[in-house]
Amino acid sequence: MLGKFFRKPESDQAGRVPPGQHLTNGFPVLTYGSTLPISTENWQFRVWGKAKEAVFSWVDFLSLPQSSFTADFHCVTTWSKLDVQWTGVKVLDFMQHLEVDSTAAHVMEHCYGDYTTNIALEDFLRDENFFAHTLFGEPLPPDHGGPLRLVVPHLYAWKSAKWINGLEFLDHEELGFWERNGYHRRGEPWAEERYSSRFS
Ligand SMILES: Nc1nc2c(c(=O)[nH]1)N[C@H]1C(S)=C(S)[C@@H](COP(=O)(O)O)O[C@H]1N2
Ligand SMILES: [Mo]
Repeated sequence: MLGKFFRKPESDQAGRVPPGQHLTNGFPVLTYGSTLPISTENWQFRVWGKAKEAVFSWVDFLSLPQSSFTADFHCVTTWSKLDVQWTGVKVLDFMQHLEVDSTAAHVMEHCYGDYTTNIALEDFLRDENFFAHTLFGEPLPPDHGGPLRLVVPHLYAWKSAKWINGLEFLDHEELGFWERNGYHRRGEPWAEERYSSRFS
């Protein structure tokens, strides 16, 4: 059975698959709860906390510099997908439009549907992170987080918030939805930071 859905890493790919992960050909949908239809018309993205408050519309987001990205995707439930192709806005390009306090050290990602996930500012400000609205050349499907999701390639994919609609900058660490329910606070796949030691 397993062989039908998972491939053994090929040699050129083996070094890119973190320990305990299997490659998948498809792109599974992993959502806690259900997908809400979100129109771009009334879509809003808010910034608050230890940063100057700001609100961005869909048009604002599309007027930011657009880039293409190829990134590997690692879900803590043990599937990985290599070379996912996305289009969107680099986090660092977006950050040019924010005024973040010098006391900010953590970020809470907020979403339509109330999912949250926390990330250290240092992990959030990595050059390879991006907001995506396009997947393999097509508008990002609602199931995969359309109209907009975050992608943080160097951490497990629960940090890649779908339907993201806000960033709350914090001077201390708070835990997001899965992190309060047993997932690791950081979630680095090469170190297999899957679950919190508080729960094991
Ligand atoms: N808003 C929201 N974002 C989310 C999730 C979720 O349940 N809600 N699931 C996370 C998890 S556990 C994973 S593995 C990825 C899955 O993304 P995909 O459904 O596009 O494969 O989204 C992450 N982002
Ligand atoms: Mo996941």
